[in-house]
Formats: sequence, structure tokens, C-alpha cells
Amino acid sequence: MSYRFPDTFLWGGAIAANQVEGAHLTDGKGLSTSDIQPYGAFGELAERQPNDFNIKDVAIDFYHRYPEDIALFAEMGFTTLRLSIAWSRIFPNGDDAEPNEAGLAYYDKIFTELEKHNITPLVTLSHYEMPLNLAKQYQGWASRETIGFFATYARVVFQRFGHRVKHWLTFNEINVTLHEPFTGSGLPRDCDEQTRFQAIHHQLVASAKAVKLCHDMVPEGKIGNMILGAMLYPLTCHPDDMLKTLTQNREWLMFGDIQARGYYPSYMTRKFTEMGVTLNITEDDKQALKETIDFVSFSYYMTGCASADPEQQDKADANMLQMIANPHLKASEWGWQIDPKGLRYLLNFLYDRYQLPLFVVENGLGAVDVVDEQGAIQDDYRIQYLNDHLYQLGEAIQDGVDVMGYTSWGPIDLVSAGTAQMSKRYGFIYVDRDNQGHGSLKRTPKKSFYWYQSVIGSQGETLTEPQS
Ligand code: BGP
Repeated sequence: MSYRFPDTFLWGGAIAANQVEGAHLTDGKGLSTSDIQPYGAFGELAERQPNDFNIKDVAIDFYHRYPEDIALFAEMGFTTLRLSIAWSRIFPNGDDAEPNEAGLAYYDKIFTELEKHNITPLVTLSHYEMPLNLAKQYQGWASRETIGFFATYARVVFQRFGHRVKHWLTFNEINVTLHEPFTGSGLPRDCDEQTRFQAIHHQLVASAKAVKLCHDMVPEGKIGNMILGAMLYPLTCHPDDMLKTLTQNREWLMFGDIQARGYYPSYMTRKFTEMGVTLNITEDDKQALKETIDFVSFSYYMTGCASADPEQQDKADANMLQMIANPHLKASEWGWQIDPKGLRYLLNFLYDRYQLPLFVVENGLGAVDVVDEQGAIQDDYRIQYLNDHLYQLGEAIQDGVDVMGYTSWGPIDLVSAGTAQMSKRYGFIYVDRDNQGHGSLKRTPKKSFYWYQSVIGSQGETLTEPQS
């Protein structure tokens, strides 16, 4: 039975500055932590050598081609676009006294272009990058001073764009520091738990301070958090597996719990004691954390299982996370387990927990696409993946969950965050560029482009019931 999504539902796609813009030193931009991670999210602090190849230096050249790309998004019927601001365009060193006007002017042009097409921006303040200088001079988020630098950046951005951008997110996948500390916080990979959790604490305080600034400075603004939604199911119904699953799910839920409730959940007290972590939490920090988010957003690609059995070795690849493979699910070419019903489950679960509006701000299938002899890309596998997930999202709305919108990840092919490949494609729009950086950068709509256009045009009524 076809279902019509609410008229207020926002449809669109999600991109991140470092994965699309390129122009990594243009108009006064400083180096960011992403600029020294040529192999994707798995980086360390290093000096960039003059001849280093980093595919993100050009990425898909969105910096110069944004009018064409935004026009294509509009042609699909987008009502929203999630994008991030590169902090290092605004504060090239992170600790500069004044912002870089050329960086601000660039995003003004982007927002003007979006307004021309009636596309509402959803802006992430920090998506997997920070000014490199902060990682070098201050140990990234390990330093309390970084909170102040981030608050200054947020204030400048709200001041400049607050009259035209009403939807904001603080940190992309704020739980990633647990898995990739350099990507998440500018920390060394082998940092100890004390440093890691203190850095996470600083980031959570900075996030709450940005929420407060948004509430004070952006009339009618709404600001959310962003978590990597890493839902685990128990591998069996053995009570030990149930408890293990509870504990492991709390590792990512902790972030949402703090950001939505305004304080650390009680289960963290025992966890910190067992880890030997003693956080430095000031009275000012406690006060700051009380400023809570307006909505909860998350990325959703897969689910996995947890098991208390140490012999259980059947691991699944899972976007930087450790998960045990679910025998009932198939996986993508990159080993990520595909679970559309898991999206319905997660939406219900999070709504039960927070009673806040939810926004699915990333979801999609990374796949190798083939251009056929006619120059077309028949990406039926992507259509199926997205159809099935959106169908389950519609089910969740009918379950009573308040979902603000959906932005599929990478509506135009972009550089993979995890592997820095171009060949791991998510887009409705093909970009002619390979992993070595060869190609014309020409844009070509795929079959899924027209499919998504019809889904948006019908408010979801053309979605079909999944096969399984
Ligand atoms: C999320 C990130 C994105 C994005 C996506 C897909 O974790 O927020 O930046 O890239 O995953 O991952 P990948 O690019 O590794 O396929």
C-alpha cells in the first residue's frame, strides 16, 4: 500500500566540505586534519610533503562547480541539502584573531545559490576535520582551549549566516573519536583512554556551547547533534549476549544521552571507574551541558551483532566499528551489512528514548558503478537499497515517530571518508574521476537520479514494498 510522507518532510542529500570541495588552499584556507589524511579516516598527525597526493585536494571540485551541482539537486526536487563548513576556511589556523573573509564569502555564495532553488540548508559545523594547527599546537580536542576556539568559530558563523540558515548540526558522528581518534579529535591513534575521554568531554561541552549560541543568535534556528547510529542486536538470546549488547550500544548512546538530556548518564560512572578514567568536569562545563539539542540526527548504513562469546570471530566490516556479522543479512561490496528494517527499529528506539524529532542525515550504498556503451549508469542495486530504507522510514513515521527529513549520503559521487576512494560511489550523479585523480569531472545523472526525482515528486508514494 502506498504511503504519502507528510508535506513538511524534507528531502535531500548530504555532503561534507572535505569530500567534495577540493580547493584545499584556495582563498586563504588553512590546512585541516583531513588534508593530511590521504588514505581516508585512518590518519595520524604528520607533516604534509610538497609532492604528497591527496585526492581530496581537488575532490570533485564542488568549490568551483557548485552552481551546476546545486541545479542538479534542484532538478531532483531537493528541499534540503546537508553540507558542512570547513572550519579551516573561516579560521585557517583555528586560533586566529580574525576570521578569513574570503572563506565566509564563499559560503555566502553557496547559500545564495541554494536560495535560488528553494533548497533549505542543513549545515554541519564540523565534519571530520579541524584546522591542522589545532592538532599540532594544542593536541586537538585534548586541550580545553579548543572549546573556546570552536565557540568563536560558531559565533562568527551564526552571526554571518544565522539570518539565512535555520538548521544546524554540531559535530558529524561525534562518537567517532572512540574508533578513529585523529579523525574525530586530532589525537594520536594510540592515545590512552583518559586523554580520549577528556577530549570527548571537551567536544561535548563545545557542542553544547554551540547549541546555546544558536539558540541566542539564530531566530527560529534549530540545532541537532549527529551520531553514527551503530545499532547492535544480540547474536543470541543468551542473557550474557543481552547484557553485552546493552553495554556496547551504550558506547554510542552515551553521546546522544548527554546531548539530549544535558548530563552524563549514570551508567558511565561504573564504566569510567572500570577504565580508570577520571574526567576533569568543571562547574562551567556542567552548566554548559544543560543546553540541549532540538533534534537528534544520525547516520545509518548498517547494523551488526554483539556477543559475549570471545570465540565468536565472524566479524563484519562496519565503517570503522567492530561488529559481529548477522547471519540474516547480506552485505555491500565493502562488507557493510544491509538492514532496511534496522532503520525502522532504530528510529523507533531513538524516539522512545528521547521524544525529540529525528533527522536521518546519512544513508546510502557505496558501490562500484559501470558506465555502459551508451554512457548510462544503470544503478538498480542503489535504487533497491534506497527504496527499501525509505520504505522502512515511512513505516516508522506511521509507527508514530517524528522524522523531520532524510538526506541520502553523497547525492553526487564524492571521495570516500573511510578509504579516500572515488570508486566507492554513493551518488545519483556520476562524476568522472578515478582513484588516481584522472577524469574530466563531468557530471552524469544515473538511473537513480530519475528514480529519486519521482520519489520526491510523489512524496514517497512511488516507493515499493521491499522483497524481503
Ligand atoms: C560516514 C561519514 C561520511 C561518509 C560516510 C560513508 O561515517 O560521516 O563522511 O563518508 O560515512 O563512509 P565512506 O565514505 O567511508 O564510505
